[in-house]
Amino acid sequence: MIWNKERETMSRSQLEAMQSELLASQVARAYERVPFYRQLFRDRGIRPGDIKSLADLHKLPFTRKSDFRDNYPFGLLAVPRNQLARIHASSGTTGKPTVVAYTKNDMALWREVCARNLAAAGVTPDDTVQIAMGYGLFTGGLGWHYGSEHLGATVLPMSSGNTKRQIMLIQDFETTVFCCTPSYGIFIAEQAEEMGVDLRATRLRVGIHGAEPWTAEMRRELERRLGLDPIDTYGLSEMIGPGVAGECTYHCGLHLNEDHFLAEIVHPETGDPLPYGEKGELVLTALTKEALPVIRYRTGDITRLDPSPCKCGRTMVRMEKVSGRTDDMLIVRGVNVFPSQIETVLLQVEGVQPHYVILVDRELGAMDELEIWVEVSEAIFADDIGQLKGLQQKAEYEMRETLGIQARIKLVEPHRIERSMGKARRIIDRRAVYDQ
Ligand code: DLL
Repeated sequence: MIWNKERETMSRSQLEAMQSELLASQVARAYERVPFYRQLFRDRGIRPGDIKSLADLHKLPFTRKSDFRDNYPFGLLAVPRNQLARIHASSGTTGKPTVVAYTKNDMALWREVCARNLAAAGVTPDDTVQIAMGYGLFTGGLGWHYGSEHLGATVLPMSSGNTKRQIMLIQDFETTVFCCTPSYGIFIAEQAEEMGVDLRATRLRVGIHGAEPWTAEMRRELERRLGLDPIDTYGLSEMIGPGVAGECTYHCGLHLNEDHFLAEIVHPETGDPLPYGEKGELVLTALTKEALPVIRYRTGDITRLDPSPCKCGRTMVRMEKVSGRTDDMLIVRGVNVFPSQIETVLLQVEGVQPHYVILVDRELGAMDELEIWVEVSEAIFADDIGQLKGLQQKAEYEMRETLGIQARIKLVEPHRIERSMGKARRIIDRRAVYDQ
């Protein structure tokens, strides 16, 4: 079902005309109401009247996560505090969180875009949606919660964690849609298998995933073990949370809600705009948000855009599955590699489990070293040393052949690697110790 047919199937020329208008008014609003933007535009010699259409977009300066940090907590707001309906925040790895806020209208917009993504995933009012993403300051839980309610589905507000209980309720309440990060999905599958519960025999049919990078191999694993159709959804707190883009059941890219979020791809180093089809960093502008009019935000996420219409009838641009973040790219002895590429290669090696961690290290003055710890099944681990050695050599060979990187593979016993109920931490970078 297409949730908002008028918008989601509009012609590109109609859409672009609408985006042009919204861009001009959003830029003017930001200039008038947010001292940060006024200063930023003045520094570039830009006045609001200079931005008339999409063609002027490239004149605008970029914004970054550091701008949120520098204006912590409420410096980027375009409305007085008493107009806020909700505040969320995403925890960074260090220091203060990134604070985002919503007016009542922003809340309505948020549930609308989340409902669109859910409908595209095949969710209907007949579904029972178990939300196993974190409730609280993280946008995942509450975003899907209000989106599912808006769509008319029945919501089971579980939040993440309490894994055995999650599995019990999937069975007892006949959950049909399960919302969780891909890594938590794998954890659920593993727990269920250990409890002797076959989730494939339950009513589960759609998985709403996202909030972290995951590969096609991980998708197959979720499909096989949970017996559902895993759907990729993308979003970020700075824009709204979940609801920016999501796959339909054809799985050919994520439909981006372009009437609210204007998307561009730029070269990650130079910032130069790249044409449709080329891979680069996604830059987003929130065209309609009242509380937080974020303009030309460098997401750090690597993808490409395809404006051709989808088989499902939607016309909004499709974003390829995010392949990594600019700041997660590893450079190992001069070879660039994303963790997702490592995941793809690892999961193709038979006997290897989808639990791994990448350790990057550098001894003083030496080159970067990569060590990958990955779990193998109980049966393999308990088997003779020869088989383990063979498997390790095979994985190392595949890394060399496919990615051109030298990596030490360490096969570890089941449960050795920490499980995640939210966003998995896949990289442990020890190089920083030597860079200080
Ligand atoms: O993760 C919002 C969200 C919640 C999206 C639930 C989807 C589902 P943040 O915590 O601000 O917001 O993190 C945003 O997570 O810039 C990406 O790097 C990453 N990310 C989000 N979705 C995907 C995805 C939420 N489908 C950051 N694939 C983003 C890869 C993703 N990375």
